[in-house]
Amino acid sequence: IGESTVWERVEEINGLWLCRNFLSIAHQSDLLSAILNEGWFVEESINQAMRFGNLPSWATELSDLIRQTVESVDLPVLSADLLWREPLFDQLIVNLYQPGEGICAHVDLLRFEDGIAIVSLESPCVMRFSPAEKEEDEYVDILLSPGSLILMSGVARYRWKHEINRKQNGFQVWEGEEIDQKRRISITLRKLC
Ligand code: AKG
Repeated sequence: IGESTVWERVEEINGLWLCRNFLSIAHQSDLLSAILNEGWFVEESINQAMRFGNLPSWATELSDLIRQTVESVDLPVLSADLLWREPLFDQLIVNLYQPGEGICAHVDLLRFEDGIAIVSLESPCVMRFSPAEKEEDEYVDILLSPGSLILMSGVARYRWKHEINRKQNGFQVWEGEEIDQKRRISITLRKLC
């Protein structure tokens, strides 16, 4: 983190921010070890862990880092709401996706406040955003590379669904190239209302 952190505003979707280089390679591997050390995923059938309230120290450090980066770039709207919130996040979901696994289109439950962060580790994937209230075939695809962070707020959080379509034997394509699907781990940080 620091001066080299680059934030991109996703122009089509108000309140969607992407930071591709949020975590260094070294930090990604430390974080991955910390997550695997929790022992949540020793059984193959378990692919999601949820924590409320006091989060593990690696998650608190991650959320401090998110606060710092938001602060350092002064992201409009987001910073006003997020910077002063205490704690910034009190709910954590870690999802582990095997190749061929994804997540259906959804808007996060309203019991979570605005301002949701997702950090990606391991395999890159395409996350598709589509308007929650329209039937039209409108969508925006975002590449979530390892070490990236997205922040969703306002319209992006409440009015757009997000999904990851990694079907078995299917493929995901980014800029004309098929993505080689491997295991992916994501960390979603939210705050209960
Ligand atoms: C959720 O758990 O609600 C998600 O949307 C996770 C998204 C991701 O894995 O990147």
